[in-house]
Amino acid sequence: MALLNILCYPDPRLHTVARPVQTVDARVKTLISDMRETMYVADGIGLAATQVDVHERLIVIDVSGERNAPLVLINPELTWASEEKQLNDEGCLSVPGIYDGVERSASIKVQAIDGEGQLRTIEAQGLLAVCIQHEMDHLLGKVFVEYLSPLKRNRIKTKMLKARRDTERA
Ligand code: K1U
Ligand code: ZN
Repeated sequence: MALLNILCYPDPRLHTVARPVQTVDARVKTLISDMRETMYVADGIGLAATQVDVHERLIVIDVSGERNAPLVLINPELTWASEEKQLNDEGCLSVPGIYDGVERSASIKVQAIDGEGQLRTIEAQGLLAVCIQHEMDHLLGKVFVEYLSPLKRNRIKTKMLKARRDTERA
């Protein structure tokens, strides 16, 4: 297994729209293992392939406290989303250190292929629903800061660029 490099906002590659996975073959299974390990090491509850510069519709998630219930969503499609919305604080491994409120559907249904190639329907509420919607946005090239005001987003962009410059200088 290998740890993958996570792209940091405002890297333009984060705005790439992912294409569907064609077959769940050995390459995709290795990518799933590497993404899962990368998510656990980074202390995340989700990771989209876009974030590791692979532009295919693949997500790994684990919202369990024990970190032992990984979910794999390949070619996920939202089949239903509640009109009821919920405001939750979100973070992102591609925007380290930034947390802010985003309003999303409180409950959703998603169809996706799992890591064994089986089609599954997932009904989600709470943190799982938030995380799935956040990760599916990544596959469309959307980062959660795009829900914030232009003022906040520009401040975040400036902070991230400064952090990158400081790291490069060190
Ligand atoms: O997409 C990602 O970068 C992963 C992201 C997922 C996410 C967290 C919170 C709300 C929506 C989506 C993270 O895991 S950020 C990591 C984090 O700080 C966190 C971990 C557990 C709960 C809440 C935040
Ligand atoms: Zn994210």
